[in-house]
Amino acid sequence: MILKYNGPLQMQINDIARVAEYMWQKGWAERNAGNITVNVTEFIGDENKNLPAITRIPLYHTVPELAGQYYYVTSAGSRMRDVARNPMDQGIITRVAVDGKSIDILADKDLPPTIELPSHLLMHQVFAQEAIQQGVPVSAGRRVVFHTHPNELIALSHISELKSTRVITEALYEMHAEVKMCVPNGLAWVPYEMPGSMELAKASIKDLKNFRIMLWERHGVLGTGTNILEVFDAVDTLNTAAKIYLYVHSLRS
Ligand code: 2HA
Ligand code: ZN
Repeated sequence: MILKYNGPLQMQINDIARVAEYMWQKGWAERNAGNITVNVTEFIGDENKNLPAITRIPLYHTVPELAGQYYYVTSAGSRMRDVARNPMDQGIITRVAVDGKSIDILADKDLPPTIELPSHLLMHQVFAQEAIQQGVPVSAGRRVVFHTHPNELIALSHISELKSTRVITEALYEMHAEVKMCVPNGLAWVPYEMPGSMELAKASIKDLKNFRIMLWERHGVLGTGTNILEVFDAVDTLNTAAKIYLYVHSLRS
């Protein structure tokens, strides 16, 4: 059996490819920078529910809340410019096992998932808890986690006076009137931790209930939300404000 691309699933995969292309074009995705996971359970279709596993991958951190959820996951080392060209050649469709202790790769290729998968799943677990609290299906809550390297936001993460959620959010809001409308909760500041580490994931989930976008010191951005294009727009808007911040400060000095 192979994955059947029904319309809604294909649209999700197309949107992932579009966002990967935007990241590359924006210069936010050097080499293999960035990774994407999207909960596609709502779109998978009954015809794909019984797909057998190509490979089973045990999880170090169990995620019982995510049992039976389906995810698109970029593969380890994949380049965003290649994800844009062929998302199913650079990513996989997975299902979390009923006990939440492993994930099954269902399609299309037997590729290793991004090394950031454990940290992405930790975040999807927070979204599941949020959905359960609100009484909505897990798959209808926040579905998207993506990570990218927007240069201007990373540049601001080096500035000592901006190293707090309140200060960096206010600085970006001041730069452009519409930033607050697009990102009303602001940008959460996350102090430096090793890329790919569980420490970084744990530091990020501390603020995940109140924030959708985080700035990882000297590294990049983590964006979350329901629709991947909207998450991209929020990161793009914040990075535009960061560019204006740098222009304004270079004019003043
Ligand atoms: O996936 O950007 O931080 C590559 C990265 C890790
Ligand atoms: Zn990174």
